Amino acid sequence: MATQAAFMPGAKAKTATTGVWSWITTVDHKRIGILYGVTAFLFFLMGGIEALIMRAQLARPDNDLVSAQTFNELFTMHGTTMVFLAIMPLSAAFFNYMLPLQIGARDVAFPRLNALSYWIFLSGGLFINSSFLFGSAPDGGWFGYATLTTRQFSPGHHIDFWMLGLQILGIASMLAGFNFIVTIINMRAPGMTLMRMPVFVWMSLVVQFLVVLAFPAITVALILLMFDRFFGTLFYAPAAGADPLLWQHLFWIFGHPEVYILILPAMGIVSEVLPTFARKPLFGAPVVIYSGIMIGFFGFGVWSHHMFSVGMGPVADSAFSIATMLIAVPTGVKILNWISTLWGGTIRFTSALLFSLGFIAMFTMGGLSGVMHASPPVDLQQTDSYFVVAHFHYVLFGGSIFGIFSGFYYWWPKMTGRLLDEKLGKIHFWLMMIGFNMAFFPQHYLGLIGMPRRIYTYAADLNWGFWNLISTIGAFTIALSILVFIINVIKTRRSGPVAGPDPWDARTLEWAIPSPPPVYNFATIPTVHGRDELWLQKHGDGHGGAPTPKPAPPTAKDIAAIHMPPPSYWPILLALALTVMLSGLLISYVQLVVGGLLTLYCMFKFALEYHRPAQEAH
Ligand code: HEM
Ligand SMILES: [Cu+2]
Repeated sequence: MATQAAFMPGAKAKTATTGVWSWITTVDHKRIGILYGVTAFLFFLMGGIEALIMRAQLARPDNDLVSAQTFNELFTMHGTTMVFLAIMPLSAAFFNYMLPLQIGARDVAFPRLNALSYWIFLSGGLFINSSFLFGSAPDGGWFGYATLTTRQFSPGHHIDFWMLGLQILGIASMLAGFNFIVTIINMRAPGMTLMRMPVFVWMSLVVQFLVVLAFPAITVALILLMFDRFFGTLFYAPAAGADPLLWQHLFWIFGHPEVYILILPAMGIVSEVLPTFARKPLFGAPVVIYSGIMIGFFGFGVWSHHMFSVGMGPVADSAFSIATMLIAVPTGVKILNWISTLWGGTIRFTSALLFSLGFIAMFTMGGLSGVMHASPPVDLQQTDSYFVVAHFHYVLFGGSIFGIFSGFYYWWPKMTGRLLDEKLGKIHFWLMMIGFNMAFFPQHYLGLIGMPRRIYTYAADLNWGFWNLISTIGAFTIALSILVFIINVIKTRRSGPVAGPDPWDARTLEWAIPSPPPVYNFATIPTVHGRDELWLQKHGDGHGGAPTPKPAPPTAKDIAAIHMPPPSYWPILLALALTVMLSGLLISYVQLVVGGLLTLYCMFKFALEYHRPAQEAH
């Protein structure tokens, strides 16, 4: 696989390097990373606008800015968007761009499959959001509990859009998951043993296993729902003898690993940023890696902590409660490792580091409230209240989003060749930190005094108005901080300081090559001697050992001999055909059949694009 490019004929004929067409047909992991990043950021803004409308509605009691139905659609689309269309693909942007660079590879294992993942993700995102145009946005919450979602209780297309959209997105995630697993296992530079892989690579590897093992559960759940809604089966109809908890179990067997899919990439980013800006190796890196793996395993054994309130009985409650408290241990271990990395370091307070510090502080708070509802009696008080809304925003926003912004400030110069403005970066950080805590800290208190989650308004005499107003002001402060980030991006796009290959005096291989890297990344594939390979090349091991040798500079002949995979338009066509097929379920069965045939056709074209007769093969 590593040399797939080498046996692809027709490479020259189709090569275009600029213009829209070159982006549509690209199979370059760096470009696909940028496509993921830009698309996911736009979805993040969409989800943010939905949040702001909700917060505006809740700013004062008895408000009537939006109706109850619209509010249902807003929180469903906001949650679904943030989870599946913002955080996951923002992480995927970093997987795509950084994993091959960090392991010293020229691309991912299956470059066209990588493009296919992106186009399917885009189709899925547009598909779900197109529901707004038809006035039937999903309204069953991001975990869409049956029987709220069955045809009987939800006629119309609201749930259909959600259900089919998630199926499409699941395909994209699974393809990407397998692609990255093979890439990480197979494409590492010589000398890069598993324990020499950068910690971001390790956390990403764990995430890919979670993706390929967790998504099948929700896929099954959604297929059963699809049969119920379209073909009249009764999997989720308790009146016909169905188990009322079937959906909840299937969903959370996926759903809990999913939250680790959302947080582990950020943990990986922080594990790269802290050592760089403390000028010290990551404290106890193997322990950070092992605890990441343990989180991955335990993550599959705690799902029913989302269901304490359904009355599973004392044995199940105790088992899931203990498992949930256990999983806090490897998480806590990581936090101690990050703090110890800073201890005694020569610290540079860059924007990237500030966001990582913000991550540690905010994620720890979210983790602590999480351990609180690991206890079933405590959870009974907190579940479905604003306390839970506060909790999961501390982990998802305070954790994942802060980590992702840390990654943006850290890797931006590698991806664009220019540094972001540090002053604006710090303004962004402080506005976001203050806004975030104003928006979400009071929600703990609101929950404890009884404000339920998912209500669109509340009566004045409940006295919830003041803290809701504070929360709304905080939310708009966050929006302001995002605006500062956007201004920073626009301002430095052309005039920002040129970064050079290694602006942070960093430690890992992506900083050994130009910014942005050439299509082939590494002219000479490096030989790896340790986890912080570049640092070893520059500064030695810090114990008097001489720096390890740098790879010899490439000759023009070396560069001319590099084969890169040629572009292809089959990924986008296949994604399109798939969407035509699945949306046929909403429009007409003729479209379903035609779309199905088109999908089959595109699949064959995709698979056989570079196929050669046996006698020509190597
Ligand atoms: C500007 C920042 C944000 C604000 C102001 C905000 C606000 C809100 C509000 C008002 C709700 C509805 C609560 C309810 O009535 O139940 C909500 C739900 C939710 N939010 Fe956010 N949010 C923000 C960012 C995020 C981010 C970054 C994530 C990342 C995953 C996220 C994930 C969720 C989820 C999963 C739900 C639950 C949806 C559901 O109940 O089905 N939010 N948010
Ligand atoms: Cu969970």
